[in-house]
Amino acid sequence: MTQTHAGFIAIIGVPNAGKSTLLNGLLGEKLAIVSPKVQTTRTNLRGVLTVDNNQYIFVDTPGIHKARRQFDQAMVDAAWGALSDSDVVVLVVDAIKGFDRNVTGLIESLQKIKSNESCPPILLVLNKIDKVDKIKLLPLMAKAGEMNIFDDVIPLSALKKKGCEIVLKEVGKYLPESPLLYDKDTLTDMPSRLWAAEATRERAFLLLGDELPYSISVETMEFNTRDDESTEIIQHIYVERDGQKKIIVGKDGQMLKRIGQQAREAMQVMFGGTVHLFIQVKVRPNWASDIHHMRMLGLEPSKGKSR
Ligand SMILES: Nc1nc2c(ncn2[C@@H]2O[C@H](COP(=O)(O)OP(=O)(O)OP(=O)(O)O)[C@@H](O)[C@H]2O)c(=O)[nH]1
Ligand SMILES: [Mg+2]
Repeated sequence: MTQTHAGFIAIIGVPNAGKSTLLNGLLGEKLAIVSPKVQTTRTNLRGVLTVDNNQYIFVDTPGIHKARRQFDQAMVDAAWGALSDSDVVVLVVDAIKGFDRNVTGLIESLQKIKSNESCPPILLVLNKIDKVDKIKLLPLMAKAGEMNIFDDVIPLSALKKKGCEIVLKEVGKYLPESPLLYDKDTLTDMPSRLWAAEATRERAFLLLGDELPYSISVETMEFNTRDDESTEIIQHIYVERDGQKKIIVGKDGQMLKRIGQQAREAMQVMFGGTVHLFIQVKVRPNWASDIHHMRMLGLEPSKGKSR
């Protein structure tokens, strides 16, 4: 029998480094939501790629940062959790920002892990090189080499999908021998209703102003197939205050309509066929500290551990 390899690859980094863009680039599919705002990803997301006898199970994670809210700490804990369960770690660094304070803090935590525990190989991805002069990139690569914890350094552009194949090649070297863990054509194990909620949240992140996205959450309440094979989806957008509800609904309901239209289009691409989407905005002041809501998103309330 042919030998197969399969393993988990945690994609970690500070917020906005381009982790989700990289996941999508590696998969060749728009699975993870992406936005120019920090903390777009809130929960670990598995994306599966099977090439011949190799199965890559990538885990996109929330950006690691100094969390203030319990909800944000649960996000950060999820990211560190992905690392401890992985066979390979891909650390994504925004090469425009380089090794700033946030990235250095994260690398110091990795160095500690590497010196204390058995740690999987760590590949450094220097992302966004489409926006970086070669003259600036070389010192970054040299500095990465001096840090002595990276098993490889790969400069790439996740957005332009340039260099993704090198990641596959390098990661492939470390995949353990294993039966395939998913069907060959599986893209993700994320439930469709959660993906649908993420699609709506992405449009809200992109269409709303700077602060509001952090005060909203989306939940799919109903996800049904109608007799004509079309999909009916009913969602709630939760906000913390009445004023926020007014902004999301917008003048004459225009903002909510735009969010809904764009989200519906994304859902139709993902699910195939017609989608009927109905969104209600609800004021729920404590959604971020609601344990059931966190678990619905796949997060566990923080036990206070922090690196
Ligand atoms: N120019 C350029 N921009 C990129 C590249 N990769 C990602 N971006 C942009 O960087 C921003 C953040 O990308 P995301 O993929 O959402 O980043 P993330 O690391 O997943 O962010 P969080 O989920 O918030 O932690 C988006 O505006 C992307 O379009 C790249 O290779 N080049
Ligand atoms: Mg992300």
